[in-house]
Amino acid sequence: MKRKFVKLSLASLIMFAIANAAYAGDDGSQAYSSIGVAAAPIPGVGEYLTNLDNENNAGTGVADGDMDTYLYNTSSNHPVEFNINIPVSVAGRNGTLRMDVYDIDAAQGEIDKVYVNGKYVGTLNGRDGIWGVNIFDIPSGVLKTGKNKVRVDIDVKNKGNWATNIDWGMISLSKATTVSIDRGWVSPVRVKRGGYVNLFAEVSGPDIKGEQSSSEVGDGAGGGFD
Ligand SMILES: [Ca+2]
Ligand SMILES: [Ca+2]
Ligand SMILES: [Ca+2]
Ligand SMILES: [Ca+2]
Repeated sequence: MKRKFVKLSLASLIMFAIANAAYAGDDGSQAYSSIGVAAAPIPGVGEYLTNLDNENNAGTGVADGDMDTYLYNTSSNHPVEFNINIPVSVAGRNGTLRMDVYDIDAAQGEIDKVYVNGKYVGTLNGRDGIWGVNIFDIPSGVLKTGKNKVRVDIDVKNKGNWATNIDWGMISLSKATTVSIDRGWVSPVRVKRGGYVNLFAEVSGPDIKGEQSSSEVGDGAGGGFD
């Protein structure tokens, strides 16, 4: 009798352990939530938005449907990549990347790495089942005139357990505030004590005059979150 009692207890313990083992991953049940999604911002001066996928894994400039969808590392169109077009000179400019992202189970072990033109800028942060806007610094020397490729590698640690959804991305160029004086001169050269001269300076630096904002906006085919 005693032996039988021990067997039952072990079986009960095993069943209890199975019932209470939290599934370490996203099971797909959160895939369609659009509650709390942030509308894509209207780009201001020096801001460039992509709200519609425009790049694929092969880099041929064709959308592969990895934005506005709940994506796992194991999806054939993983990683997420899209281009943000900057039609002005960005020589020496740094900036920030903002993205609206969904269901980042950071506390549970989801690690999603973000790259701009191949340069690692950080990991996504967020919480289970909610949308949030992430902001990353982009150092100078990374941004290019024309296409800037943003890539998100989802669930790099477990590769298949965790999923997320990227709605839009926007790059904001830093404000160009610094110029340097290349040469200067005064006129007139001779002046009586107590008089005034004009000081002229030739400066160089980023030209923010005429800088335009641009955006690629639209509703993704198949009805994504916008
Ligand atoms: Ca892709
Ligand atoms: Ca893509
Ligand atoms: Ca989740
Ligand atoms: Ca997730």
